[in-house]
Amino acid sequence: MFYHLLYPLHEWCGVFNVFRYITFRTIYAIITAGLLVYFLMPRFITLMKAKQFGQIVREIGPDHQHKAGTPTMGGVVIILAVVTSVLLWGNLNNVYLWASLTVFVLFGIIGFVDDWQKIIHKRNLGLRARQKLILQTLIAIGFLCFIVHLGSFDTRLSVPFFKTFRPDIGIFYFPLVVVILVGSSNAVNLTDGLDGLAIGPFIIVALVYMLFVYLAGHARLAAYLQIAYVPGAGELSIFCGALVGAGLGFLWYNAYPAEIFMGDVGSLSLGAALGTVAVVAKQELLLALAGGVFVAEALSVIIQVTYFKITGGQRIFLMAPLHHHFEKKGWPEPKIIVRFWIIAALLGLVALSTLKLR
Ligand code: 57M
Repeated sequence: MFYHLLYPLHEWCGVFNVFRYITFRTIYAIITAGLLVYFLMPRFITLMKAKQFGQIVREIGPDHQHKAGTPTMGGVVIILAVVTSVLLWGNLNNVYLWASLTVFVLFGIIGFVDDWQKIIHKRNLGLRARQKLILQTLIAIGFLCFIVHLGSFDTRLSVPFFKTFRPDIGIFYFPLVVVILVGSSNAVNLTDGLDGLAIGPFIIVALVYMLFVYLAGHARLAAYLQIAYVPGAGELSIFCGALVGAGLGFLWYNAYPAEIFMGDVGSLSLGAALGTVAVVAKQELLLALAGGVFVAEALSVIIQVTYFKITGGQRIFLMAPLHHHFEKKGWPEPKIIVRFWIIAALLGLVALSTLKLR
């Protein structure tokens, strides 16, 4: 909105020219989203406590009973802050912004329904996994159809660390987009099992893609760095900035010991947002590197469940996802969280290094 209302004023007063710059608007999208979450979350926590809408904790697994009743669904505030910040600071003529916001909100609605059912039934029985997967896949297919409809759809795959090796995988690119969106959404969801464990790495990955999507939308810089040029993708920096800001605001309250959990409404939407940006920026595989913590958490579940079924009940990890394995090994929760953050930060740096190591 500010872009449309204030930038035109630069003809009378040059200072308004600043609203033209994506970098300027991204910085203020971060600040706006962060402040919105920081000031709204305490009220939301009070509301959830008054309604006694607290987390139901399962009996099995590491002892989390002390967390029972912690307010959840903080993702509602995250989504409100991100959408508000993007609408205030983004160029609302940009189709990628609307496509990304739509996926972000729709995945959030799936999570909201799941959380709500758990809260209402006071049991950990939300939407069935199959129901969630079908709905997520349908949304991902809708996003895919939209970007194909935009035209000049590039089915070449960017491979980190390789300058000119961009294989055209043709029709296989389409299911890959669905896997990226649904996979990233569920990987963040699985990771969200300790205080701050998901939001910390999320902020790091969103920062990495805030840069990559800006560069992808900048013809000269994209050419210089030999990355795919995606006209219009730069506006997604504002979306990534809002995600970073909202994430920082949420971390203020989700830090150990958490006052609020994000709920599936938060984890599913945030994960899908990362997948969306990775696809638009044409940095699909980079997400597996930058989001390596999420990949490790999801892989630990896949490996554990597969091995469990093959061996008729044996386990490779003490418990999956991976953070529970370290809990069972006796690592204190804060130590697990901060160590995962450290690994996420290192992976983020390696992801950034692919810009030059090409
Ligand atoms: C998402 N949800 C947390 C909170 C958060 C297939 C299997 C691997 C599925 C997996 C599962 O159910 N995952 C669901 C993880 C839950 O957090 C809520 O869910 C939202 C995110 N979706 O926002 O609302 C619990 O996590 C803790 N938590 C915090 N701080 C936070 O900031 O402490 C969350 C956020 C909360 C709270 O205790 O209640 C979760 O863990 O369920 N299942 C599992 O992860 C279970 N693993 C398992 O069954 N492993 C087996 C299978 C794979 C073979 C095995 O290894 O043998 C574990 N999770 C739980 N209990 N809760 C272990 C048992």
